[in-house]
Amino acid sequence: MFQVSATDKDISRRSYFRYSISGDGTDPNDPTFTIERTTGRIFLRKPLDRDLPHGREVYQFNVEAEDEPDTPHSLTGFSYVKVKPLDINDNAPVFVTSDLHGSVAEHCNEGRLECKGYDMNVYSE
Ligand SMILES: [Ca+2]
Ligand SMILES: [Ca+2]
Repeated sequence: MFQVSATDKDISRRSYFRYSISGDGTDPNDPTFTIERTTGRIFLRKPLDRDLPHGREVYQFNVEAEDEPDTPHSLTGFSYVKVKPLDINDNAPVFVTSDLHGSVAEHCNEGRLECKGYDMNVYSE
């Protein structure tokens, strides 16, 4: 998907960083995003859903870079990543009820049917 990279100002020490992520979609048991620990490359592991009720407008996670990992000199730096899925029209409108029953007065001109959808970040009607 994209790559993050860290630097430091240490001149005469080897430059080796270990990357990790935490936050939205980074649960190791069911990850949406993963990071390659040695390169900082971030991968998308499943399609993103922009819409309610199961999707989200923005995914936010932290990236941690650790230099000289597993040594007493290890230091860490953090970065913050936001991923905003673009909305596509992937949800058809649905009617509140599929069967409508009611009484309409004779000579009545106006009526209303309700439908709702999830293609906006706000649930729409
Ligand atoms: Ca360093
Ligand atoms: Ca959509």
